Amino acid sequence: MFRAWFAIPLWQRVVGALVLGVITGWLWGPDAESIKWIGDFFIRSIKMLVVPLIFFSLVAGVAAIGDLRKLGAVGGRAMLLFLVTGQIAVWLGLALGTLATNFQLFPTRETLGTPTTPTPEPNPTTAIDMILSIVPESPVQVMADVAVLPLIVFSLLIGIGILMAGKDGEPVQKIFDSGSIVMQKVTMIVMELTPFGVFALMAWVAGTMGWEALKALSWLVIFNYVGCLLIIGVMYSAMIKFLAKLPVIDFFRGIVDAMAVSYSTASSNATLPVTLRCAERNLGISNSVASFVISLGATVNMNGTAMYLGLATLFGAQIFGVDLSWGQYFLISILATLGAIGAAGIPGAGLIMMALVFGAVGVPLETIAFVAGVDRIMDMMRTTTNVSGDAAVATTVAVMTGEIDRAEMVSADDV
Ligand code: DAS
Repeated sequence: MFRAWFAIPLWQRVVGALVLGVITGWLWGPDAESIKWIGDFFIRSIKMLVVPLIFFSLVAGVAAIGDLRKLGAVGGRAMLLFLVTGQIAVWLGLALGTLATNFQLFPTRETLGTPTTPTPEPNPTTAIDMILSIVPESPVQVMADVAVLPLIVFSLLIGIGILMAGKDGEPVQKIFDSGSIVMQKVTMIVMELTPFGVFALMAWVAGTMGWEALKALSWLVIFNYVGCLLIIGVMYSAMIKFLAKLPVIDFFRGIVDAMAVSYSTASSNATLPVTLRCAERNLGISNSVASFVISLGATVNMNGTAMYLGLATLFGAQIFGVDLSWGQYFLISILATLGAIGAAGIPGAGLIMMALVFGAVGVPLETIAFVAGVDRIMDMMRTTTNVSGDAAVATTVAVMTGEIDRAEMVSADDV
């Protein structure tokens, strides 16, 4: 029985739990609230990961950028493309979220009957207060309070300190690299709770908030897919066509295996060997550029996740009645980019990183419980977008630095 359970791919267990949860909630009605504690157990497990996962993976991600300098032209170009595509992705997510809100596709707090927004601590009154509030007086206290902004500042400073320390920083970098890997394994243990959490949360949502809530979640999934398909179909195609000056169709033919594996595993890390093989064998990219850019990209280049963090933040703001200013939109764009850099290439990373963005702009973390039921379906598409982006940047950088053998490239007329 136990073996049979784990023989089923996690995503199939999660989708099954989602359907069963909706049916149970629909049949059970508001009393389904009585099993919400199972979902809360799952969400608490996720919140437990936020601080250590952000701390270790953000420091490791920033410190890994240090290797970029060793690869000069390749590293500099890759990082520039990572950052530019990441910003475009998160603003696309914010644009889609604004569109959905304006067209009332994301319901208001009134229509959903979501509890009134727990009053967030009064935001710092002036810009100076804001600047002071992001400097952690006590890093340990910041971690205890899960104050994500000062935690990010502290993590970035540690990462930069490692870069500046050069050889002397390497022992510390190794600690954070292995700490990041350990936290990824812990996250995968927690992710095994997903089917149970999804079942209970979807039963609660369907039973207590009914069709309006399910319709809202369906729109969130649709907008997640639209955003990802725009990134893949427009942004990456333009990069390949105008920057790499290669046939777009040949590029996608070359990475179709990696796209399929990333969709089914919802993990950039698990897909890495396939992405590397596609890059070298199907696209003709040199081993040094492919292995460096794609491995780094699997950790710091997550455009699907960045787009989603922007979109989901506006979704949470709408259903909990939180008004966001343009200044907060800008803050979201920065945090979503950092969240994408800090997110590990494992299932559910984006779900965990939502806490990072929400916490900083006053969107209740209860939004995570609300969307957790459908997160896996969205994660599969986000991961496909992330992996396609790693391959697109590696291809573009390889062309720019003459590290690609076009004769090797799979062409459309190849059998
Ligand atoms: N599953 C993550 C990845 O592997 C993406 C995410 O969670 O958003 O890229």
